[in-house]
Amino acid sequence: MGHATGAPRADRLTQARAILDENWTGSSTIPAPGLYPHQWNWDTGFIAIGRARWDRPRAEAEMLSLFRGQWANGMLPHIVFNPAVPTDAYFPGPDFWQSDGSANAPNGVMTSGLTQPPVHAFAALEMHRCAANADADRSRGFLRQLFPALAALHRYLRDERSGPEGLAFILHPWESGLDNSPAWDEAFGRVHVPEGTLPAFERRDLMNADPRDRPSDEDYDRFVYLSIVYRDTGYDDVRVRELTPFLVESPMFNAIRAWSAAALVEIAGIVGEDGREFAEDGERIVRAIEAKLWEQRHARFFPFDLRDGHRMNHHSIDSFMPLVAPGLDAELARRTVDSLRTYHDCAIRERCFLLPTYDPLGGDFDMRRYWRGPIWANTNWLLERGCRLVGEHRTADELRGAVFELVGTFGFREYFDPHGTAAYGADRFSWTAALFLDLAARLDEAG
Ligand code: 9WN
Repeated sequence: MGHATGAPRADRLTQARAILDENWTGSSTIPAPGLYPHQWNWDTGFIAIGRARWDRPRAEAEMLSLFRGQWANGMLPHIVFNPAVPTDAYFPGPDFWQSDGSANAPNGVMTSGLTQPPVHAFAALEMHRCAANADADRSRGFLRQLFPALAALHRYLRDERSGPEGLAFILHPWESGLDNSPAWDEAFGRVHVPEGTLPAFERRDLMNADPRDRPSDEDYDRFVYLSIVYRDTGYDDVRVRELTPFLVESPMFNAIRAWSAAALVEIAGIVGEDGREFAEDGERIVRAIEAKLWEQRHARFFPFDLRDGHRMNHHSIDSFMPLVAPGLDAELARRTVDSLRTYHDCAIRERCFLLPTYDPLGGDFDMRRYWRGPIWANTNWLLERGCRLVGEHRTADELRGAVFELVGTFGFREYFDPHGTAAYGADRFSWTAALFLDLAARLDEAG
């Protein structure tokens, strides 16, 4: 089923810029007021891509602010805390993570101890590509400054966080970016929280959002518990592998890593560095995604559960994300796009936008709970790029059209019911605004 892809209205573009400016703290952009009061990892990449369209200085400052939180081993934390925000404004906050107890954590910057999908190298390259000629030197200087930090992040994921085939594992659903997805239920459901291990805590998220849009208390306890398991190893990536009940190789995390590895090769060329190791990494990651995560029967990719040694079987948006991995086998790419369109077969029965984050026909589908069904602007943006990369422009146009129509109807919300009846989560959500700006700018450029 097709959807209108008409030009976005000028007032939405103005609103998008206004939201990013309202959410600007002086050095970075919060994802949304109230619910997310600090700087988040992959949000930063998406936000910088959109902001670079009209405000390069802040887009660059934003990226540099995130990398101030990078650990000595290269790990880039999923949250960099703003010291001006009260420590109890978000849970788990800096007191919980105790990053200052780790020898790797930076001095004077409080961070979480987990990471998120490494979007930053491709975000930096996107920023460079949209720099006006007059800004080209400045943009090269920015890439030169960022290159060592990007390289350290990719080496960390390769050397400390990967198995023998070269796929990086996540050790917490928060690291996936698709936090509450049913994709993890199999592995996550096994996480048993021993009595007395959790500190007393108050769910700050429920004070800033409708509880029906957020994870259940039981799942939140598991999130907190898994964080404690890692924290209590002293964020030791070797020991946690032996101890944690949750260890997963995600197609999306690794496909994003492969995209960024390819971007890093280009950045290395621009700044006169040697990028060969990242070319090798990228090639290895893509071949491992194809060999280990492809499921012939469903013609799509599935995450691999390292704890029980099986591919997992929930049908989520994670399954299609290898489309963003440069050099994916053309036949697998074609079959993935075909299978993406069948996954979307709610469209046969009713109005349904591309692409729900969880299979609308799957028993665990929930049109409003976060990552369990709704459409997010960033997943649509990623797949839009993936489809263009493999020459599937009709599907790419539909993914873009869905963002325009949903934002046009409901504004810059965090996520949307795929049937187009309502929007959920935070309002004035930064990456929805930023990626809307980028999609609109690229549509204009395409003329
Ligand atoms: C935990 C900030 C982040 C996003 C994640 C999204 C949500 C946090 C939360 O918000 O996660 O990291 O409190 O639920 O799931 O993808 O980066 O926007």
